[in-house]
Amino acid sequence: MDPILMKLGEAVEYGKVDRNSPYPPQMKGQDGADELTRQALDTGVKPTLILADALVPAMDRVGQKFSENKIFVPQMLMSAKAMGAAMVHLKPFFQSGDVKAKGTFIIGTVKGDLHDIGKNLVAMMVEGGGWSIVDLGVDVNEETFNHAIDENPGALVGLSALLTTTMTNMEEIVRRIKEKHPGTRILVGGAPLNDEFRAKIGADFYSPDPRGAVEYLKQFAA
Ligand code: B12
Repeated sequence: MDPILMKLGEAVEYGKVDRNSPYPPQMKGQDGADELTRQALDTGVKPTLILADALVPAMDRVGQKFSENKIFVPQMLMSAKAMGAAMVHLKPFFQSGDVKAKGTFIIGTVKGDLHDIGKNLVAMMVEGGGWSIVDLGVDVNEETFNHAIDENPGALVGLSALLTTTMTNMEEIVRRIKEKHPGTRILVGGAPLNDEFRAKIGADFYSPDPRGAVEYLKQFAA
């Protein structure tokens, strides 16, 4: 693998945000996710490869170590920060020059859930596909989703959940959106979900990654 991508993966895994950040002490003075992402882009590595080969696997390793009690929430948070520092540089590459005429995509992480990296990636890619994004952030309840649909008639909605406990909140949000706005198409995603769960809660589409969402949305483009 490209040595820069290897270093970038390590920076995210160990939570090294940038060269000046003092955490983790053993990486003092080394480049962090910020510098390494820029270097990777400067040497011509494709943004999709940076995501697929360095950033996403690093977050998986973080999740694995957390499951095994080898790291705790503060370390996970530093990794998320490092991932955020990398994503800042990738964002421009996923923004198309297209006029955002395809429609509006409302997205949020469901109530009780604070994970936003995956949600942000989906928002970034869908925006790159030419859609206007209304990002409601994290911990979003049914009223907020419904209010956003009131304000953006005809919009499609994406819900993200990363916790098995918040998957149940997703079910209630889908039900309440469908009650108030029956025609609304709802896309769901997040690591613990699958298509069977999607069918059970009455959502319209599940994808394990942003690409699936972008493809699905094409048929609804204005
Ligand atoms: C980073 C992280 C955190 C950070 C989040 C920071 C942030 N800004 O997001 C912090 C430290 C805050 C955190 C907190 C917690 N976390 Co956490 N976290 C993670 C970790 C390591 C990475 C998540 C991530 O960003 N992955 C990378 C992104 C790119 O992947 P993704 O989110 O899955 O998204 C992709 C797809 O799922 C899809 N997708 C996502 N959303 C959507 C939506 C749509 C519409 C579509 C189409 C697709 C789609 O596309 C994305 C790109 O490919 C995971 C482990 C893991 N491997 O998932 C644990 C993990 C999710 N966390 C876990 C836990 C337990 C917690 C805490 C409860 C810990 C605690 N004791 O406090 C808290 C809960 C806080 C809360 N209320 O939400 C568990 C969940 C277990 C479970 N089954 O429920 C995990 C799996 C770790 C583990 N192995 O135990 N966490």
